[in-house]
Amino acid sequence: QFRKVDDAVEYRKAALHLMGAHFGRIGAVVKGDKPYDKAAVEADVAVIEMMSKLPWPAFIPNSAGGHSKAKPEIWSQQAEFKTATEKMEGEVAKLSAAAKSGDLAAIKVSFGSTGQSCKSCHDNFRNR
Ligand code: ASC
Repeated sequence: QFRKVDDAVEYRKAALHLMGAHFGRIGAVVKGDKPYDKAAVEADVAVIEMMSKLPWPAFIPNSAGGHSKAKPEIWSQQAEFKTATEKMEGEVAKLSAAAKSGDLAAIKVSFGSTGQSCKSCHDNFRNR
């Protein structure tokens, strides 16, 4: 799937970067910096939902270091890493439901717990 380690690193970083970009757009709505537009938030969540499945197969063996901030714990604690990624995907599914419901208060709550799932995985599995 990946011819070089760098290809895998760039691939997973690209997916995570796009997730961050679209999560940030929802964040602007949550913070009140941008008016709430139901369709726009749904479109942002749709990108996040698709991207959220892509990074994990790209954490191939021996792909820490270099341009990557991946911690070795990703490979030494694979079950915990998988649990963290599944936690995030579950939170994104709830954010998607909230976005479809059009309930801004629910979006705000779900945005917070989704962001928490990003952060806790980064705290445990990503170098600064
Ligand atoms: C983002 C982003 C993250 C998370 C995290 C939430 O927008 O890029 O990694 O939110 O900062 O705490």
